[in-house]
Amino acid sequence: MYRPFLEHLETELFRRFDLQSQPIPPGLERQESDRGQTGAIIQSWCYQCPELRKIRYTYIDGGAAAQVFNSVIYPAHCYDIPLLGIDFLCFGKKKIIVVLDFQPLFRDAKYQAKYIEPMKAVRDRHNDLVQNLEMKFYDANQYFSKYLLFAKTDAETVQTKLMDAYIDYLNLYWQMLDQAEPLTDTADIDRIVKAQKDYDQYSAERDPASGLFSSYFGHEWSERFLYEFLFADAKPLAVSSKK
Ligand code: BLA
Repeated sequence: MYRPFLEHLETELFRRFDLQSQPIPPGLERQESDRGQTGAIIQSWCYQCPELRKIRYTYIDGGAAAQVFNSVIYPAHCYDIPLLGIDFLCFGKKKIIVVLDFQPLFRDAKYQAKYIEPMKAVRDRHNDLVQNLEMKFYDANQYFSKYLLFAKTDAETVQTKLMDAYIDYLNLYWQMLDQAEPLTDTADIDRIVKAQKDYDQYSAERDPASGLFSSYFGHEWSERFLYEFLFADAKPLAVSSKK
């Protein structure tokens, strides 16, 4: 269901950047499950280039029961621009949730004006995919912008409207990256290193997908996937509390 979105991202990335594959820890790149009605296959890709230090995307194909396309793009530490976050979900016939955002690293007014306000025009063109839904797992004020796409929708809207919105947001993101001035001051860069690390820690602890991963692939695999691949800069709670 979301394959065309994965393919579009891949084509854009290869066209615009000099990508290098990044290794994915053994056993996490691809996994099959025979649990659930039809079983599921989860597959992930990871790249880097000078402008983007980690580009990862994952597809879960669980037949009619689950289709998921998830991605995070982390800019190089010398850029303070937001992370690009994509979470397109479809569970069964009824539950389709799409989330797309430039995930802010900082919340001050200057940052908002520079990186979030430009999203408004794009957001306003795609009102069908903007609903003021409440977040249950995450805090909407932390690492989400006020102009995110976030909708509980249907297959028809995904087919007819989501691609246009997706292309629009991605184009703005590439443009921001093109215009970004690399920071050179070590203290500025350290602040970004910390903000990206905090994002991983926050996201790993809240990720609503861990139950989904566990149910298909088991608890142990799920924990490894979260902490060794998806949010590799996060420390599992039990370990970080001992430090
Ligand atoms: C919600 N994301 C969800 C849910 C699942 C996933 C199962 C809960 C849906 C529900 O029952 O309401 C699935 N999350 C995943 C998967 C991965 C993952 C499969 O990380 C990894 C492969 N989530 C992101 C990113 C964004 C994001 C990058 O991973 C940013 C665009 C957003 N997901 C997001 C939001 C919700 C969500 C905002 C709703 C959460 C809430 O209600 O608090």
